[in-house]
Amino acid sequence: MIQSHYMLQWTVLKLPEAERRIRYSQRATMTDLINPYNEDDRSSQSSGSSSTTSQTFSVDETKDKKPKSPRSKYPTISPRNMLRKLEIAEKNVQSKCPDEPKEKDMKNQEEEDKNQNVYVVSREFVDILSNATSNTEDSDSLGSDLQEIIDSPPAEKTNKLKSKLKELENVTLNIAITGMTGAGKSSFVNALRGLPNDDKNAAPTGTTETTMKPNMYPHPSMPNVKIWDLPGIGSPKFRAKKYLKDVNFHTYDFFLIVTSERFKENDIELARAIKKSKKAFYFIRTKIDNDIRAESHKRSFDERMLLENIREDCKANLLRVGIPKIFLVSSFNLEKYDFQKLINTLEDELPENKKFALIQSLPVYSLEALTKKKTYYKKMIWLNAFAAGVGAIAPIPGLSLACDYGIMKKFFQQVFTGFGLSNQALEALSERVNKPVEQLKAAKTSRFKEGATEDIVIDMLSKPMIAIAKTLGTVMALLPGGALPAGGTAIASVHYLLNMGLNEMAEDTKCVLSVSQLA
Ligand SMILES: Nc1nc2c(ncn2[C@@H]2O[C@H](COP(=O)(O)OP(=O)(O)OP(=O)(O)O)[C@@H](O)[C@H]2O)c(=O)[nH]1
Ligand SMILES: [Mg+2]
Repeated sequence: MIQSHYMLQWTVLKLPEAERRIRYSQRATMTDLINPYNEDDRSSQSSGSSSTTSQTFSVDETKDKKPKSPRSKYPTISPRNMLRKLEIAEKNVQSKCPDEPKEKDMKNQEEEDKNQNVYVVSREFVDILSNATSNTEDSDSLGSDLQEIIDSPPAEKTNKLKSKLKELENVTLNIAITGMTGAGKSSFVNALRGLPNDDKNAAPTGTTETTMKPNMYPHPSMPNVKIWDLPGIGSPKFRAKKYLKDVNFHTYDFFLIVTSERFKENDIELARAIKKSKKAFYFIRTKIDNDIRAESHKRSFDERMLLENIREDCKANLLRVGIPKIFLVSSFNLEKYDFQKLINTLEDELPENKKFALIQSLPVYSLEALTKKKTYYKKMIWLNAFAAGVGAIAPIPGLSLACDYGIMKKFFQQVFTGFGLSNQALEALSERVNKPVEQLKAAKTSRFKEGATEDIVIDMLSKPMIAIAKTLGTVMALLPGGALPAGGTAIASVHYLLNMGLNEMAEDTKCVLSVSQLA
Protein backbone atom coordinates (compact mmCIF):
# COMPACT_ATOMS: atom_id res chain seq x y z
CA MET A 1 0.00 0.00 0.00
CA ILE A 2 2.83 2.36 0.96
CA GLN A 3 4.63 1.44 -2.22
CA SER A 4 1.58 2.03 -4.39
CA HIS A 5 1.10 5.45 -2.79
CA TYR A 6 4.73 6.25 -3.55
CA MET A 7 4.28 5.14 -7.17
CA LEU A 8 1.22 7.26 -7.56
CA GLN A 9 3.11 10.34 -6.41
CA TRP A 10 6.00 9.53 -8.72
CA THR A 11 3.70 9.22 -11.66
CA VAL A 12 2.02 12.50 -10.92
CA LEU A 13 5.36 14.23 -10.62
CA LYS A 14 6.77 12.58 -13.66
CA LEU A 15 3.85 13.16 -16.02
CA PRO A 16 4.64 16.75 -16.96
CA GLU A 17 8.18 15.70 -17.82
CA ALA A 18 6.86 12.83 -19.92
CA GLU A 19 4.44 15.10 -21.65
CA ARG A 20 7.15 17.65 -22.33
CA ARG A 21 9.44 15.07 -23.90
CA ILE A 22 6.82 13.57 -26.09
CA ARG A 23 5.31 16.88 -27.12
CA TYR A 24 8.78 18.08 -27.94
CA SER A 25 8.90 15.51 -30.69
CA GLN A 26 5.69 17.15 -32.02
CA ARG A 27 4.14 13.86 -32.94
CA ALA A 28 2.57 12.16 -30.03
CA THR A 29 -0.96 12.69 -28.92
CA MET A 30 -2.43 12.57 -25.48
CA THR A 31 -3.53 9.04 -26.26
CA ASP A 32 0.14 8.11 -26.60
CA LEU A 33 0.69 9.36 -23.10
CA ILE A 34 -2.28 7.65 -21.67
CA ASN A 35 -1.78 4.33 -23.38
CA PRO A 36 1.15 3.01 -21.41
CA TYR A 37 -0.93 3.28 -18.29
CA ASN A 38 -3.94 1.73 -19.87
CA GLU A 39 -2.45 -1.31 -21.46
CA ASP A 40 -3.82 -3.54 -18.76
CA ASP A 41 -7.20 -1.94 -19.17
CA ARG A 42 -7.35 -1.57 -22.89
CA SER A 43 -9.90 -4.25 -23.46
CA SER A 44 -12.22 -2.65 -20.97
CA GLN A 45 -11.55 0.89 -22.21
CA SER A 46 -14.19 2.82 -24.02
CA SER A 47 -13.71 3.31 -27.73
CA GLY A 48 -12.31 6.77 -26.98
CA SER A 49 -8.76 5.43 -26.64
CA SER A 50 -7.25 4.71 -29.99
CA SER A 51 -5.52 1.41 -30.61
CA THR A 52 -3.45 2.83 -33.44
CA THR A 53 -0.91 4.17 -31.00
CA SER A 54 -0.15 0.85 -29.35
CA GLN A 55 2.82 0.13 -31.60
CA THR A 56 4.59 3.14 -30.12
CA PHE A 57 4.80 1.21 -26.87
CA SER A 58 5.52 -2.23 -28.16
CA VAL A 59 7.77 -3.42 -25.34
CA ASP A 60 6.50 -6.46 -23.54
CA GLU A 61 5.33 -5.20 -20.19
CA THR A 62 3.89 -8.33 -18.73
CA LYS A 63 6.59 -8.63 -16.10
CA ASP A 64 5.80 -5.12 -14.83
CA LYS A 65 2.16 -5.89 -14.34
CA LYS A 66 1.06 -5.86 -10.75
CA PRO A 67 -2.37 -6.35 -9.34
CA LYS A 68 -4.09 -3.03 -9.03
CA SER A 69 -5.24 -1.66 -5.79
CA PRO A 70 -9.01 -2.08 -5.68
CA ARG A 71 -9.33 1.50 -4.46
CA SER A 72 -7.17 3.04 -7.16
CA LYS A 73 -7.32 2.97 -10.93
CA TYR A 74 -3.88 4.55 -11.08
CA PRO A 75 -1.22 2.61 -12.93
CA THR A 76 1.47 0.73 -11.20
CA ILE A 77 4.57 1.01 -13.28
CA SER A 78 8.13 1.30 -12.17
CA PRO A 79 10.02 4.53 -12.79
CA ARG A 80 12.74 2.65 -14.66
CA ASN A 81 10.23 1.09 -17.02
CA MET A 82 8.45 4.36 -17.45
CA LEU A 83 11.66 6.00 -18.68
CA ARG A 84 12.40 3.07 -20.93
CA LYS A 85 8.96 3.39 -22.50
CA LEU A 86 9.45 7.06 -23.06
CA GLU A 87 12.84 6.55 -24.69
CA ILE A 88 11.40 3.95 -27.03
CA ALA A 89 8.43 6.17 -27.75
CA GLU A 90 10.69 9.07 -28.59
CA LYS A 91 12.84 6.91 -30.87
CA ASN A 92 9.77 5.61 -32.64
CA VAL A 93 8.41 9.07 -33.04
CA GLN A 94 11.68 10.42 -34.47
CA SER A 95 12.15 7.56 -36.88
CA LYS A 96 8.59 8.01 -38.11
CA CYS A 97 8.90 11.73 -38.54
CA PRO A 98 10.76 12.36 -41.78
CA ASP A 99 9.50 15.26 -43.81
CA GLU A 100 7.97 13.26 -46.67
CA PRO A 101 4.25 12.51 -46.29
CA LYS A 102 3.39 9.37 -44.43
CA GLU A 103 1.11 6.68 -45.70
CA LYS A 104 -1.36 7.49 -42.96
CA ASP A 105 -1.39 11.19 -43.88
CA MET A 106 -1.97 10.35 -47.51
CA LYS A 107 -4.85 8.10 -46.58
CA ASN A 108 -6.29 10.88 -44.46
CA GLN A 109 -5.94 13.28 -47.34
CA GLU A 110 -7.66 10.83 -49.67
CA GLU A 111 -10.44 10.42 -47.19
CA GLU A 112 -10.70 14.19 -46.88
CA ASP A 113 -10.89 14.63 -50.63
CA LYS A 114 -13.50 11.92 -50.90
CA ASN A 115 -15.60 13.62 -48.29
CA GLN A 116 -14.98 17.13 -49.48
CA ASN A 117 -18.66 17.84 -49.38
CA VAL A 118 -18.71 16.71 -45.82
CA TYR A 119 -16.00 19.14 -44.80
CA VAL A 120 -17.51 22.04 -46.66
CA VAL A 121 -20.83 21.48 -44.96
CA SER A 122 -19.15 21.04 -41.59
CA ARG A 123 -17.36 24.34 -41.93
CA GLU A 124 -20.61 25.97 -42.87
CA PHE A 125 -22.16 24.50 -39.77
CA VAL A 126 -19.37 25.82 -37.59
CA ASP A 127 -19.76 29.24 -39.23
CA ILE A 128 -23.45 29.33 -38.46
CA LEU A 129 -22.87 28.34 -34.89
CA SER A 130 -20.04 30.79 -34.38
CA ASN A 131 -22.06 33.58 -35.95
CA ALA A 132 -24.87 32.64 -33.67
CA THR A 133 -22.74 32.82 -30.57
CA SER A 134 -20.66 35.85 -31.51
CA ASN A 135 -23.61 37.94 -32.60
CA THR A 136 -25.66 37.84 -29.45
CA GLU A 137 -26.85 41.43 -29.84
CA ASP A 138 -28.62 40.60 -33.06
CA SER A 139 -31.58 38.84 -31.57
CA ASP A 140 -33.26 38.73 -34.94
CA SER A 141 -30.62 36.64 -36.61
CA LEU A 142 -31.52 33.16 -37.68
CA GLY A 143 -28.19 31.98 -36.26
CA SER A 144 -28.86 32.89 -32.64
CA ASP A 145 -32.38 31.56 -32.90
CA LEU A 146 -31.04 28.31 -34.21
CA GLN A 147 -28.49 28.14 -31.40
CA GLU A 148 -31.21 28.73 -28.83
CA ILE A 149 -33.29 25.97 -30.36
CA ILE A 150 -30.33 23.58 -30.38
CA ASP A 151 -29.79 24.28 -26.69
CA SER A 152 -33.40 23.70 -25.73
CA PRO A 153 -34.61 20.44 -24.15
CA PRO A 154 -35.29 17.64 -26.69
CA ALA A 155 -39.02 17.65 -26.01
CA GLU A 156 -39.28 21.31 -27.01
CA LYS A 157 -36.93 21.22 -29.98
CA THR A 158 -39.32 20.00 -32.68
CA ASN A 159 -42.03 22.49 -31.84
CA LYS A 160 -39.59 25.36 -31.58
CA LEU A 161 -38.04 24.50 -34.94
CA LYS A 162 -41.40 24.21 -36.62
CA SER A 163 -42.61 27.48 -35.15
CA LYS A 164 -39.40 29.24 -36.24
CA LEU A 165 -40.00 27.97 -39.76
CA LYS A 166 -43.60 29.19 -39.60
CA GLU A 167 -42.47 32.53 -38.27
CA LEU A 168 -40.11 32.97 -41.22
CA GLU A 169 -42.87 31.93 -43.61
CA ASN A 170 -45.38 34.29 -42.05
CA VAL A 171 -43.23 37.33 -41.52
CA THR A 172 -45.01 40.31 -43.02
CA LEU A 173 -43.40 42.90 -45.20
CA ASN A 174 -45.41 45.93 -46.32
CA ILE A 175 -43.86 47.99 -49.07
CA ALA A 176 -45.44 51.32 -49.98
CA ILE A 177 -45.03 52.64 -53.53
CA THR A 178 -45.88 56.30 -53.83
CA GLY A 179 -45.09 59.24 -56.10
CA MET A 180 -46.49 61.56 -58.77
CA THR A 181 -49.47 60.56 -60.89
CA GLY A 182 -48.35 58.56 -63.90
CA ALA A 183 -44.80 58.18 -62.52
CA GLY A 184 -44.88 54.41 -63.01
CA LYS A 185 -45.93 53.28 -59.53
CA SER A 186 -48.27 50.48 -60.59
CA SER A 187 -45.76 49.19 -63.14
CA PHE A 188 -43.11 49.04 -60.42
CA VAL A 189 -45.55 47.15 -58.17
CA ASN A 190 -45.99 44.60 -60.95
CA ALA A 191 -42.27 44.34 -61.57
CA LEU A 192 -41.65 43.58 -57.89
CA ARG A 193 -44.27 40.85 -58.09
CA GLY A 194 -42.69 39.40 -61.23
CA LEU A 195 -45.82 40.11 -63.31
CA PRO A 196 -46.11 41.79 -66.70
CA ASN A 197 -48.46 44.80 -66.81
CA ASP A 198 -51.00 42.82 -68.83
CA ASP A 199 -51.20 39.86 -66.44
CA LYS A 200 -54.73 39.30 -65.18
CA ASN A 201 -53.50 39.70 -61.60
CA ALA A 202 -51.38 42.75 -62.28
CA ALA A 203 -52.09 46.23 -60.90
CA PRO A 204 -53.85 48.28 -63.62
CA THR A 205 -51.51 50.62 -65.43
CA GLY A 206 -51.64 53.05 -68.32
CA THR A 207 -51.94 56.69 -69.01
CA THR A 208 -55.63 56.84 -68.21
CA GLU A 209 -55.63 54.71 -65.06
CA THR A 210 -55.27 56.54 -61.76
CA THR A 211 -54.80 54.92 -58.38
CA MET A 212 -57.12 56.82 -56.01
CA LYS A 213 -56.77 54.81 -52.81
CA PRO A 214 -54.12 52.43 -51.38
CA ASN A 215 -54.40 49.11 -53.18
CA MET A 216 -52.75 46.09 -51.66
CA TYR A 217 -51.16 43.48 -53.94
CA PRO A 218 -50.01 40.33 -52.23
CA HIS A 219 -46.98 38.62 -53.68
CA PRO A 220 -48.18 35.67 -55.84
CA SER A 221 -46.28 33.01 -53.88
CA MET A 222 -45.66 34.84 -50.58
CA PRO A 223 -48.96 36.43 -49.57
CA ASN A 224 -47.38 37.96 -46.47
CA VAL A 225 -45.26 40.19 -48.63
CA LYS A 226 -47.64 42.99 -49.53
CA ILE A 227 -46.94 45.69 -52.02
CA TRP A 228 -49.10 48.76 -51.67
CA ASP A 229 -49.89 50.93 -54.65
CA LEU A 230 -50.61 54.31 -53.06
CA PRO A 231 -52.56 57.17 -54.66
CA GLY A 232 -50.60 59.67 -56.75
CA ILE A 233 -49.36 62.86 -55.10
CA GLY A 234 -49.76 65.17 -58.09
CA SER A 235 -52.47 67.50 -56.81
CA PRO A 236 -51.42 71.17 -56.29
CA LYS A 237 -53.21 71.15 -52.92
CA PHE A 238 -51.17 68.17 -51.75
CA ARG A 239 -50.59 68.01 -47.98
CA ALA A 240 -47.99 65.42 -47.06
CA LYS A 241 -49.04 65.04 -43.43
CA LYS A 242 -52.68 64.47 -44.31
CA TYR A 243 -51.71 62.12 -47.14
CA LEU A 244 -49.65 59.96 -44.77
CA LYS A 245 -52.52 59.85 -42.30
CA ASP A 246 -55.00 58.95 -45.06
CA VAL A 247 -52.89 56.07 -46.34
CA ASN A 248 -52.32 54.82 -42.79
CA PHE A 249 -48.53 55.19 -42.83
CA HIS A 250 -48.04 52.90 -39.78
CA THR A 251 -48.80 49.93 -42.01
CA TYR A 252 -45.61 50.14 -44.08
CA ASP A 253 -42.08 48.99 -43.44
CA PHE A 254 -40.68 51.55 -45.87
CA PHE A 255 -41.69 53.86 -48.72
CA LEU A 256 -40.44 53.97 -52.30
CA ILE A 257 -41.03 57.43 -53.78
CA VAL A 258 -41.22 57.01 -57.55
CA THR A 259 -40.73 59.64 -60.25
CA SER A 260 -40.13 59.44 -63.96
CA GLU A 261 -38.84 63.00 -64.23
CA ARG A 262 -37.27 65.39 -61.79
CA PHE A 263 -38.34 65.07 -58.19
CA LYS A 264 -40.86 67.83 -57.46
CA GLU A 265 -41.92 69.85 -54.44
CA ASN A 266 -44.55 67.26 -53.48
CA ASP A 267 -41.93 64.46 -53.45
CA ILE A 268 -39.75 66.52 -51.12
CA GLU A 269 -42.70 67.41 -48.87
CA LEU A 270 -43.63 63.76 -48.65
CA ALA A 271 -40.06 62.62 -47.92
CA ARG A 272 -39.75 65.10 -45.08
CA ALA A 273 -43.06 64.03 -43.58
CA ILE A 274 -42.05 60.34 -43.82
CA LYS A 275 -38.75 61.17 -42.13
CA LYS A 276 -40.63 62.90 -39.30
CA SER A 277 -42.80 59.82 -38.83
CA LYS A 278 -39.56 57.78 -38.42
CA LYS A 279 -40.11 55.55 -41.42
CA ALA A 280 -37.53 54.72 -44.08
CA PHE A 281 -37.86 56.00 -47.65
CA TYR A 282 -35.93 55.66 -50.89
CA PHE A 283 -36.18 57.59 -54.15
CA ILE A 284 -36.80 55.68 -57.34
CA ARG A 285 -36.16 57.42 -60.66
CA THR A 286 -38.00 55.13 -63.05
CA LYS A 287 -38.49 54.73 -66.85
CA ILE A 288 -34.72 54.96 -67.33
CA ASP A 289 -35.07 52.83 -70.47
CA ASN A 290 -37.04 55.73 -72.01
CA ASP A 291 -34.23 58.19 -71.23
CA ILE A 292 -31.68 55.87 -72.76
CA ARG A 293 -33.76 55.34 -75.87
CA ALA A 294 -34.36 59.06 -76.29
CA GLU A 295 -30.65 59.88 -76.09
CA SER A 296 -29.13 56.87 -77.79
CA HIS A 297 -29.48 58.29 -81.32
CA LYS A 298 -27.05 61.12 -80.45
CA ARG A 299 -23.50 60.66 -81.66
CA SER A 300 -22.09 61.77 -78.29
CA PHE A 301 -24.25 59.21 -76.47
CA ASP A 302 -22.56 57.61 -73.45
CA GLU A 303 -24.89 55.56 -71.27
CA ARG A 304 -22.75 55.80 -68.16
CA MET A 305 -22.53 59.59 -68.46
CA LEU A 306 -26.25 59.88 -69.04
CA LEU A 307 -27.03 57.85 -65.92
CA GLU A 308 -24.56 59.91 -63.91
CA ASN A 309 -26.18 63.15 -65.11
CA ILE A 310 -29.67 61.93 -64.17
CA ARG A 311 -28.38 60.90 -60.74
CA GLU A 312 -26.71 64.25 -60.13
CA ASP A 313 -29.81 66.08 -61.30
CA CYS A 314 -31.97 64.11 -58.86
CA LYS A 315 -29.55 64.82 -56.02
CA ALA A 316 -29.65 68.53 -56.79
CA ASN A 317 -33.45 68.44 -56.59
CA LEU A 318 -33.41 66.70 -53.27
CA LEU A 319 -30.89 68.84 -51.42
CA ARG A 320 -33.47 69.68 -48.75
CA VAL A 321 -33.87 66.01 -47.80
CA GLY A 322 -30.32 65.51 -46.52
CA ILE A 323 -28.42 62.67 -48.19
CA PRO A 324 -31.08 61.02 -50.33
CA LYS A 325 -30.82 57.43 -51.51
CA ILE A 326 -31.64 57.50 -55.20
CA PHE A 327 -31.95 54.48 -57.50
CA LEU A 328 -32.37 54.58 -61.27
CA VAL A 329 -34.58 51.74 -62.55
CA SER A 330 -36.69 50.48 -65.39
CA SER A 331 -39.69 48.39 -64.38
CA PHE A 332 -39.29 46.48 -67.62
CA ASN A 333 -35.61 45.67 -67.07
CA LEU A 334 -34.92 44.96 -63.40
CA GLU A 335 -31.61 43.36 -64.35
CA LYS A 336 -30.30 46.75 -65.48
CA TYR A 337 -29.32 50.02 -63.80
CA ASP A 338 -29.70 50.35 -59.99
CA PHE A 339 -32.37 47.82 -59.08
CA GLN A 340 -29.86 45.39 -57.57
CA LYS A 341 -28.30 48.29 -55.62
CA LEU A 342 -31.72 49.09 -54.22
CA ILE A 343 -32.13 45.49 -53.06
CA ASN A 344 -28.65 45.46 -51.52
CA THR A 345 -29.47 48.65 -49.61
CA LEU A 346 -32.78 47.29 -48.36
CA GLU A 347 -31.01 44.10 -47.38
CA ASP A 348 -28.56 46.10 -45.29
CA GLU A 349 -31.25 48.14 -43.61
CA LEU A 350 -34.10 45.72 -42.96
CA PRO A 351 -34.31 43.47 -39.89
CA GLU A 352 -33.18 39.86 -40.48
CA ASN A 353 -36.61 38.24 -40.81
CA LYS A 354 -37.88 40.97 -43.13
CA LYS A 355 -34.89 40.75 -45.43
CA PHE A 356 -35.53 37.01 -45.68
CA ALA A 357 -39.05 37.76 -46.85
CA LEU A 358 -37.89 40.45 -49.28
CA ILE A 359 -35.19 38.37 -50.95
CA GLN A 360 -37.43 35.33 -51.19
CA SER A 361 -40.21 37.33 -52.79
CA LEU A 362 -38.14 38.99 -55.52
CA PRO A 363 -38.26 37.66 -59.05
CA VAL A 364 -35.03 36.08 -60.30
CA TYR A 365 -34.02 38.58 -62.98
CA SER A 366 -30.25 38.00 -63.09
CA LEU A 367 -27.47 35.66 -61.95
CA GLU A 368 -26.75 38.02 -59.08
CA ALA A 369 -30.35 37.85 -57.90
CA LEU A 370 -30.22 34.06 -58.16
CA THR A 371 -27.03 33.85 -56.10
CA LYS A 372 -28.51 36.07 -53.41
CA LYS A 373 -31.65 34.00 -53.22
CA LYS A 374 -29.66 30.79 -53.10
CA THR A 375 -27.61 32.10 -50.18
CA TYR A 376 -30.80 32.75 -48.22
CA TYR A 377 -32.19 29.31 -49.01
CA LYS A 378 -28.90 27.81 -47.85
CA LYS A 379 -29.42 29.42 -44.47
CA MET A 380 -32.94 28.05 -44.44
CA ILE A 381 -31.58 24.58 -45.13
CA TRP A 382 -30.18 24.33 -41.63
CA LEU A 383 -33.47 25.15 -40.06
CA ASN A 384 -35.36 22.78 -42.34
CA ALA A 385 -32.83 20.01 -41.84
CA PHE A 386 -33.03 20.35 -38.08
CA ALA A 387 -36.81 20.43 -38.16
CA ALA A 388 -37.04 17.40 -40.45
CA GLY A 389 -34.32 15.43 -38.66
CA VAL A 390 -35.11 16.19 -35.04
CA GLY A 391 -38.79 15.66 -35.52
CA ALA A 392 -38.07 12.36 -37.22
CA ILE A 393 -41.25 10.44 -37.87
CA ALA A 394 -41.34 6.66 -37.60
CA PRO A 395 -39.13 5.01 -40.24
CA ILE A 396 -40.96 4.30 -43.48
CA PRO A 397 -40.31 0.84 -44.94
CA GLY A 398 -38.06 1.12 -47.97
CA LEU A 399 -36.60 4.46 -46.95
CA SER A 400 -33.08 4.47 -45.64
CA LEU A 401 -33.73 7.42 -43.39
CA ALA A 402 -36.36 8.34 -40.87
CA CYS A 403 -37.19 12.00 -41.22
CA ASP A 404 -40.14 14.30 -41.64
CA TYR A 405 -40.06 14.39 -45.42
CA GLY A 406 -43.08 16.72 -45.56
CA ILE A 407 -40.71 19.48 -44.46
CA MET A 408 -38.31 18.55 -47.26
CA LYS A 409 -41.08 18.63 -49.84
CA LYS A 410 -42.24 22.03 -48.65
CA PHE A 411 -38.71 23.41 -48.82
CA PHE A 412 -38.23 22.14 -52.38
CA GLN A 413 -41.57 23.65 -53.40
CA GLN A 414 -40.56 26.98 -51.88
CA VAL A 415 -37.30 26.95 -53.85
CA PHE A 416 -39.08 25.89 -57.05
CA THR A 417 -41.46 28.86 -56.92
CA GLY A 418 -38.84 31.19 -55.44
CA PHE A 419 -36.50 30.54 -58.37
CA GLY A 420 -39.34 31.24 -60.80
CA LEU A 421 -39.41 27.71 -62.24
CA SER A 422 -43.19 27.30 -62.20
CA ASN A 423 -45.14 27.38 -65.47
CA GLN A 424 -46.84 30.60 -64.40
CA ALA A 425 -43.50 32.34 -63.75
CA LEU A 426 -42.02 31.06 -67.01
CA GLU A 427 -45.03 32.31 -68.95
CA ALA A 428 -44.56 35.78 -67.44
CA LEU A 429 -40.86 35.64 -68.22
CA SER A 430 -41.50 34.46 -71.77
CA GLU A 431 -43.61 37.53 -72.39
CA ARG A 432 -41.03 39.86 -70.91
CA VAL A 433 -38.02 38.47 -72.75
CA ASN A 434 -39.91 37.60 -75.89
CA LYS A 435 -38.94 33.92 -76.01
CA PRO A 436 -41.34 31.00 -76.57
CA VAL A 437 -42.37 29.58 -73.21
CA GLU A 438 -41.64 26.02 -74.46
CA GLN A 439 -38.03 27.03 -74.99
CA LEU A 440 -37.79 28.28 -71.41
CA LYS A 441 -39.43 25.12 -70.05
CA ALA A 442 -37.02 22.95 -72.03
CA ALA A 443 -34.10 24.66 -70.29
CA LYS A 444 -34.99 22.79 -67.09
CA THR A 445 -33.38 19.36 -67.05
CA SER A 446 -33.15 18.40 -63.37
CA ARG A 447 -35.40 15.91 -61.60
CA PHE A 448 -37.41 18.96 -60.48
CA LYS A 449 -38.25 20.08 -64.00
CA GLU A 450 -41.96 19.33 -63.57
CA GLY A 451 -42.13 20.55 -59.98
CA ALA A 452 -41.09 19.48 -56.49
CA THR A 453 -43.27 16.45 -55.85
CA GLU A 454 -43.49 14.01 -52.96
CA ASP A 455 -42.31 11.21 -55.27
CA ILE A 456 -39.03 13.02 -55.86
CA VAL A 457 -38.41 13.39 -52.14
CA ILE A 458 -39.22 9.74 -51.46
CA ASP A 459 -36.99 8.71 -54.32
CA MET A 460 -34.14 10.79 -52.92
CA LEU A 461 -34.59 9.22 -49.52
CA SER A 462 -34.58 5.69 -50.95
CA LYS A 463 -31.32 6.00 -52.85
CA PRO A 464 -28.04 4.57 -51.61
CA MET A 465 -26.69 8.13 -51.66
CA ILE A 466 -28.01 8.25 -48.14
CA ALA A 467 -24.93 6.22 -47.22
CA ILE A 468 -22.75 9.16 -48.23
CA ALA A 469 -25.01 11.53 -46.42
CA LYS A 470 -24.75 9.42 -43.33
CA THR A 471 -21.00 9.96 -43.13
CA LEU A 472 -21.91 13.59 -42.70
CA GLY A 473 -23.64 12.74 -39.51
CA THR A 474 -20.53 11.02 -38.23
CA VAL A 475 -18.30 13.94 -39.07
CA MET A 476 -20.67 16.52 -37.74
CA ALA A 477 -21.17 14.62 -34.54
CA LEU A 478 -17.45 15.14 -33.91
CA LEU A 479 -17.79 18.88 -34.10
CA PRO A 480 -16.93 20.85 -30.98
CA GLY A 481 -19.67 21.98 -28.70
CA GLY A 482 -21.73 18.80 -29.04
CA ALA A 483 -24.20 20.92 -30.93
CA LEU A 484 -25.77 18.08 -32.87
CA PRO A 485 -28.64 16.63 -30.93
CA ALA A 486 -29.84 13.07 -31.18
CA GLY A 487 -30.96 12.55 -34.75
CA GLY A 488 -27.73 14.13 -35.96
CA THR A 489 -27.41 11.64 -38.79
CA ALA A 490 -30.89 12.40 -40.01
CA ILE A 491 -30.24 16.13 -39.76
CA ALA A 492 -26.98 15.85 -41.66
CA SER A 493 -28.53 13.60 -44.29
CA VAL A 494 -31.51 15.88 -44.80
CA HIS A 495 -29.11 18.81 -45.01
CA TYR A 496 -27.16 16.99 -47.69
CA LEU A 497 -30.26 16.20 -49.74
CA LEU A 498 -31.77 19.68 -49.42
CA ASN A 499 -28.48 21.16 -50.54
CA MET A 500 -28.39 18.78 -53.49
CA GLY A 501 -31.94 19.72 -54.53
CA LEU A 502 -31.21 23.43 -54.11
CA ASN A 503 -28.13 23.14 -56.35
CA GLU A 504 -30.07 21.23 -59.00
CA MET A 505 -32.83 23.82 -59.11
CA ALA A 506 -30.27 26.66 -59.17
CA GLU A 507 -28.69 25.00 -62.21
CA ASP A 508 -32.09 24.84 -63.92
CA THR A 509 -32.64 28.51 -63.14
CA LYS A 510 -29.24 29.42 -64.59
CA CYS A 511 -30.19 27.64 -67.82
CA VAL A 512 -33.54 29.47 -67.94
CA LEU A 513 -31.76 32.80 -67.42
CA SER A 514 -29.30 31.91 -70.14
CA VAL A 515 -32.04 31.01 -72.65
CA SER A 516 -33.77 34.28 -71.69
CA GLN A 517 -30.49 36.10 -72.37
CA LEU A 518 -30.49 37.45 -68.84
CA ALA A 519 -27.24 35.65 -67.98
N1 LIG B 1 -40.68 52.58 -70.72
C1 LIG B 1 -41.19 52.52 -69.52
N2 LIG B 1 -42.47 52.78 -69.30
C2 LIG B 1 -42.98 52.69 -68.05
C3 LIG B 1 -42.16 52.29 -66.96
N3 LIG B 1 -42.93 52.29 -65.86
C4 LIG B 1 -44.17 52.66 -66.26
N4 LIG B 1 -44.21 52.91 -67.57
C5 LIG B 1 -45.35 53.33 -68.34
O1 LIG B 1 -45.83 54.56 -67.82
C6 LIG B 1 -47.25 54.60 -67.86
C7 LIG B 1 -47.81 54.89 -66.47
O2 LIG B 1 -47.45 53.81 -65.63
P1 LIG B 1 -48.27 53.42 -64.34
O3 LIG B 1 -47.53 52.31 -63.75
O4 LIG B 1 -49.69 53.22 -64.66
O5 LIG B 1 -48.09 54.74 -63.49
P2 LIG B 1 -48.80 55.11 -62.12
O6 LIG B 1 -47.82 55.92 -61.37
O7 LIG B 1 -49.29 53.90 -61.46
O8 LIG B 1 -50.00 56.01 -62.59
P3 LIG B 1 -51.27 56.47 -61.70
O9 LIG B 1 -51.81 55.28 -61.02
O10 LIG B 1 -52.20 57.02 -62.74
O11 LIG B 1 -50.79 57.53 -60.78
C8 LIG B 1 -47.69 53.26 -68.41
O12 LIG B 1 -47.97 53.41 -69.77
C9 LIG B 1 -46.50 52.37 -68.22
O13 LIG B 1 -46.41 51.37 -69.21
C10 LIG B 1 -40.78 52.00 -67.21
O14 LIG B 1 -39.99 51.67 -66.33
N5 LIG B 1 -40.36 52.11 -68.50
MG1 LIG C 1 -51.21 53.40 -60.87
